[in-house]
Amino acid sequence: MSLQAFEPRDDDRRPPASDLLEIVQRGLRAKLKQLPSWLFYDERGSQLFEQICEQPEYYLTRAEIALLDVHAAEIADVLGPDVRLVEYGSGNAIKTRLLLEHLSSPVSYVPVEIASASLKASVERMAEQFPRLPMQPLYADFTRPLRLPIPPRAPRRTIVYFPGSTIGNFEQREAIQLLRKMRDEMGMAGGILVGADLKKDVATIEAAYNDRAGVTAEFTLNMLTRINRELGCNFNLAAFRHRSHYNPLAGRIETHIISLCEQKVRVGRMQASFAEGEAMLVEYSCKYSPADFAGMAAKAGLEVAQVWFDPEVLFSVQYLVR
Ligand code: AVI
Repeated sequence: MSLQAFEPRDDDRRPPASDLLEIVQRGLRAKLKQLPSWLFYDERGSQLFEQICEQPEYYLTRAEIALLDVHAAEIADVLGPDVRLVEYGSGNAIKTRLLLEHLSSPVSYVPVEIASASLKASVERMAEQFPRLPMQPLYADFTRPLRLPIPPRAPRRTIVYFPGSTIGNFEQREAIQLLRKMRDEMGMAGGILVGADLKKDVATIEAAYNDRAGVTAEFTLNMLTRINRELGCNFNLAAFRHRSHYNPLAGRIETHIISLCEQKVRVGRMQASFAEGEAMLVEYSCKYSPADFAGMAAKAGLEVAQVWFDPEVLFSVQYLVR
């Protein structure tokens, strides 16, 4: 494998500033203001997300790792030998390693990532840990149809691996579309291994998105810092606050940025007006019961072949097939 495949570029392949301006203006013009959650992940946002994963209240990452600690060997058995592993997002060092360690004669590892620096770092890390495993990094947006690289030998099956509950950041309709796209990419004999956070008592879920150290709040508001920097806007961070609450009917955390006063913000040529207390939606984090997830998978033409839980039954890893 050669690392020449990706030249160092900006960390993020962001949309051009003009598109970004249009996206932000459209979101702020709407009756219920809304900005897309991918805006969180500039360099600082990605660092803050890593810190979130270490907060005592944010159980998701620890639970998924605990699950893999206990079940990775069994999962690998179910996936079988000669698998091509296509991971959506840059490999999370621990989770991907736990899985790869147990796979029998994997054909190749294909991390799919739009941030070139993360992709490069993840491939370097994996190549060090698995020197004999062919790496086929794909610099792409996994929400779009992918052209997978030709594998070095014929895999028995292609597994799309999507750990970390990121599926929960998509609205149900988009999540179904994404699962359908994975289904196309995995082919007839393939499967999808996806992490999904479970429904549980509201206090536990809400605490995970309102950590006491305030890291999640900083992560949320960092979106405004990014917009200020990239679009020359004048959001005053002290005049907004983070709010995450669980909507039990929809089964999801809804994160908003709340305006603390009546104010106007310059966004290109537009002035966005905020009323005191006005909420701007910035993220959903959906939580599923096993039945919810199976129902969603069925809408994408998939069946849950097996599901694993961590010892505290906080988190699940679902194996989906046609
Ligand atoms: C990336 N994603 C799974 C995280 C989540 O739990 O929804 C993002 C996050 N937002 C706030 N905290 C963590």
